[in-house]
Amino acid sequence: MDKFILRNDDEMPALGLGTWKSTPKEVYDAIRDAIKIGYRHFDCAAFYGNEPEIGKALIDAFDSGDVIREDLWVTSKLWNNAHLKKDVRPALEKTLNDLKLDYLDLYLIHWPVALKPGVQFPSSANDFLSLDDVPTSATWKAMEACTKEGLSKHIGVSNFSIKKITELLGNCEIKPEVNQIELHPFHQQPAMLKFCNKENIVITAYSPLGSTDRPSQFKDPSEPSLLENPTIVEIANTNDLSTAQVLIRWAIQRGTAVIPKSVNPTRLKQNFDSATIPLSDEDMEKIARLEAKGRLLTGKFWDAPELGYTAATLWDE
Ligand code: NDP
Ligand code: 1BO
Repeated sequence: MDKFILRNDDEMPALGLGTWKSTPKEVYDAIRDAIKIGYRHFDCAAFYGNEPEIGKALIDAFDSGDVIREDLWVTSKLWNNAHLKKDVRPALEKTLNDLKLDYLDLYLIHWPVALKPGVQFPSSANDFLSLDDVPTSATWKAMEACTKEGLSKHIGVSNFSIKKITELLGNCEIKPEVNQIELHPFHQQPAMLKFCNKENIVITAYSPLGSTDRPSQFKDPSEPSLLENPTIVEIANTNDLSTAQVLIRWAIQRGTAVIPKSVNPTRLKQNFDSATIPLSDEDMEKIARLEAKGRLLTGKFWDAPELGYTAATLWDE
């Protein structure tokens, strides 16, 4: 399994298991199965509403001797309603309590978007706080304090643009070590990849299979299918792989971590196996030439121009 070396020589496995949309009922079995298959990296978030069940699965895996805590890489994320400096540590402590862990391996700011405390998801501009009032640099200071106190070994960001990371780099004591972003053949983000390589920031690719199970509020019904794209199908057929395996391997071979979600034991195994099956340079080039179709997770749900949130200010594009 490919790994990324972070601060203190800690190793983050390149392939992890995504848990967004895994229901509390499904996620327990998915985590137990995944650990037995060989997964050692789990991508969680308070927003996903399933951390208590993930915690139960982790405890049971430790108790039954499947793994020890030190074998695992567990990531979680600070939700948008806890960006105020005073709210960061309590949010992380709640996640640790739910996951039944003493520390996280990685804690990320989930989005560069601040909601009022208590708001889970916005229904109007009134639910937002402007980034002028809650600057990311202040949230980051609280993230730094948490890592200094050992609550998370590493800290990073998610859905941050090059501009936002550059601003943070100019105003931080501890650098973000990871940026978790949407990345797949329809949205390859070469400039971000180049920038993060230069800054020694690991990219984790989310929604690598096209996030087909997203709820409709996050989905355009006419969006293109990655798993059925003719080029991906052709490469899969030639190499005797599934299209999901091609997409996962493509991400790893491109030098990113990748966190496909599944709650299905057969697909969990299939996805895990793809981490070690190389694609030829020719296949990688064919995928690199695919037409860019843009983001699936557009961020339109964060639209609040009155408070300074638009697609343009979110992605700085
Ligand atoms: P993915 O691209 O991982 O797609 C998940 C969908 O693919 C599910 O419907 C799953 O179904 C299906 N699937 C899984 N394996 C296969 C396979 N081998 N063949 C066919 N279908 C398959 O979507 P996500 O959006 O969930 O992204 C992955 C993870 O990234 C998330 O779960 C989350 O952890 C993270 N993420 C982070 C975000 C952020 O803002 N930081 C945003 C979005 C995602 P099934 O479960 O039934 O197998
Ligand atoms: C708003 C969706 C976030 C998934 O990580």
